Amino acid sequence: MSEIYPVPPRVSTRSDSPIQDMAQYREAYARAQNDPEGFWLDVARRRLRWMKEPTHGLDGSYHTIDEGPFSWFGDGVLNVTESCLDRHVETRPSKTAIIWEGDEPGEVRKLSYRELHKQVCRTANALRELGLKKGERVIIYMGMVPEAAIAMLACARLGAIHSVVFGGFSAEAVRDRVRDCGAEIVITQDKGRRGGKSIPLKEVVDKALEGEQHIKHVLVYRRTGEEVPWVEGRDVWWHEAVDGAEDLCPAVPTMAEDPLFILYTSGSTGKPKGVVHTCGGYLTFTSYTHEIVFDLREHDVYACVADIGWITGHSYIVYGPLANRATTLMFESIPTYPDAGRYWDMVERHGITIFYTAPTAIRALAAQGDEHVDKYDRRTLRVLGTVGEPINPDAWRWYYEIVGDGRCNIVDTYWQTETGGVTISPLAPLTATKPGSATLPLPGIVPLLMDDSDRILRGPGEGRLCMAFPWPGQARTVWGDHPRFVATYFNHYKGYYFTGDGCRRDTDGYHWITGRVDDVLNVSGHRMGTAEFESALVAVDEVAEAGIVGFPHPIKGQGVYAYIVLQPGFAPNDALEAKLHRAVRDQIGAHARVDLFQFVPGLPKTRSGKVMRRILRKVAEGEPDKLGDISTLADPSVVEAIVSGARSLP
Ligand code: 7RM
Repeated sequence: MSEIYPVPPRVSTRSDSPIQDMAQYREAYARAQNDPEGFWLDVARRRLRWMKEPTHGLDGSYHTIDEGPFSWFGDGVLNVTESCLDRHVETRPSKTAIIWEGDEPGEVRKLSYRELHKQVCRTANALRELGLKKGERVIIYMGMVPEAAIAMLACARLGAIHSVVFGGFSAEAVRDRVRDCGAEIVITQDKGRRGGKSIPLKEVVDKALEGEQHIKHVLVYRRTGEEVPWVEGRDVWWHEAVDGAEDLCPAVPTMAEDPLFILYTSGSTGKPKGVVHTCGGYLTFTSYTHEIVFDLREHDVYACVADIGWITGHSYIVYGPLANRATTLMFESIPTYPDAGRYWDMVERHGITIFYTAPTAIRALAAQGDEHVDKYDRRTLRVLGTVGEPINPDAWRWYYEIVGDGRCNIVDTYWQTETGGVTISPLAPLTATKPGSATLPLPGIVPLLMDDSDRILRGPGEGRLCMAFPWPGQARTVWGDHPRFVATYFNHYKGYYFTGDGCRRDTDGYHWITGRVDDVLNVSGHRMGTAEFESALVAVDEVAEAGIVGFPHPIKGQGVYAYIVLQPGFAPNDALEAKLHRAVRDQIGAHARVDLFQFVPGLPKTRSGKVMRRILRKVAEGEPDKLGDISTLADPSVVEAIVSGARSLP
C-alpha cells in the first residue's frame, strides 16, 4: 500500500476550529449525515450574522431537481457583507483584512477591516448612483487588485449579482457573458500588470461592448495610469465616482437564497454555463470549510495565490477568509516573476502561515530547483494547500519535504465551481495524509462511486464520483437555464449529483481523484471545454473539422491536442498554424492554447457520425496500441493515418 504521512503534532497556539481531533470529525460527519438540516442550521446560525435567522434547512432535493432548485435556509435574511465586514469592524477594526502584493516584489498595500468596510461602502454608493439595483448583474473584468474584491463586495452590499470574468479571457468571451447574464454595468481597470507585462483590460472591455446597447456604465479603476480609450457618458473613473462617495452604505437585506454571484465555467458541451451561488448557503459553507480545512487561527497570514476570476478566488481569497476575519493576501503577479523564488520570498516578507496553490505551479517550481526555496525563511508556514487538479505524488512530496521542511500539513482539496467549496480534503492538522489522495469527505458531503454498470460501488474500487445529498454551498442552477443544470449534473444518475470526475477509493476509505471522465480539460488547473476549442477552430475558413482531446503534460497536468481536418485544397503550414493559434486566443483567451496540432484526413466516426473520442484520446496519450474495438467505424482507414502521424512533445 502507499505511504502514509502521520500527523505532525499540533503547534501550541490555540485553534478555534470546531473540529479538534479525528473523533470530533467522525462525530460531525455522522451528525451531518443523520441530521443534515439540524447540523447546517447550527453552522449557519453560529457562523454568520443574520438580519433574520433561518428556522429551516433544506427544501427540495436531488429527486425533485427538475421541478426547481433545492434551497437552504429559505426564510433567512442577511447581507453577506455584514458577516464579512461590519461585525469585524466592531470587534477588530484595525486587523489587516487584505494584504496586496503587486506585480513588483515588495509593492505592498494593506487594508484593515475598517478601511475595507469604508471602501466597500463608498463603492456601493457609487454603484447605486450609477443606477445599480438589487438583483441586477455586474460583470467584473479586472486583475488581482484589492479593488476587484471591493467591487465584488460592493455588489453584494447592494444585493446585486456579480459575475467575475478572469482577466485572461478574450473580448468574445466577455461579450458572451455580458449578454448571457444581461449585465448593465461592467467594472474594469485601465490595464493590468502580470509578470512585468501589461494587460489591456479596458481595451478588451471596449471591444466586447461594441454594439451592446444595454450596458449603462463602465466603471474604470486606474491601476497603471496609462492612457486608455474612453467612451464619454458611458465610462466613469473609479476614483471620481468612489473617492467622494459616503463612507457608510446600508446593507441591503437579501434572502438566503438570493443569488450572490454567477460564475461561468466550462462543461463538455456548448458555451460555458453561468453557475449560480446563493448568499446564505454559500457563505455558510465557505466560512465553515475555510476554517476546518486550513485550521485557521486568529493570527494567521493566509495566502491563496489563485485568481479571483476562478471559484478558488471567490471562495478562498474573498468570501470564506473575510467571513472568518482572516488576513487574506491578494497576489497580482505570477510564481516565476522575477524568478522562481517569488512565493517563498512572499512567505518570508509577510510571514505567511497558510499557503494555497495549484499542482501545476508546484511542478513548475520544483523543476527550477530547490535553491529558490532554500534561500527564504519559511518557518512561519504551517499548512500548505493544493487545488485544481490531481497532484502527482512526486509534486506532493516536494511540496511537503522542500517547501514545508517536512513539518507542515498538506491539504489536497478536491472541489469544483459547482460545489462552492471544498468537498473532499484532509483537515489540517488532523487527517493522516497519503501523497496524491484528497483523503476523506467533509461533514455534509456524501460521495458515492458508480461502477460501469451504473451501480453504487461499496468498499474499495474505482468509479464515477457522485454526491448523494445536497449541502448549503452547492450551486443551485445555471443562470437562465435550469434544464441545462439538470441535464448536466442530475440526468446521468437519477437522484445523484454527478461531478464529472473519476475516483478511486482505497481500503482506508481514502479518495483518489483520477481526473475528468467527460470532455472537460484541465490545463494548469484551468478548466476548459473541448467544445470551446473546437468551435473556435472550425470557425477558421480553412478548417473543415476539429477534434480536441487532452494528453498528459509534465508541467500543465494536461496539454491540448488538436486534430484538424482541412477543407479540400488546403495544406498545413506555419502560417496556418499561427492563424489557428490566433483564432483560439481571440475566441477564448490568452490562457487557452493548443500544444500539439495534428492534421488528419478525417476524424474517426461511427456509422451514425459520432466522433470516437476514445481513439483520439489514446493516440494523443501515446497509446495507439490500446485503441480497443474499432469495428464500428465508418472508415477504419483514417485510424492508420491518425496513428502514423501522431505528435508528441519535443
Ligand atoms: C476548485 C476548482 C474542477 C475540476 C474538478 C476536478 C479538478 C479540482 C482537485 C481536482 C483532483 C483535486 N474548480 N480538481 N481539485 N482534481 N484533485 N484536489 O478547481 O471548477 O475550476 O475545476 O478540477 O477535475 O472536477 S473548477
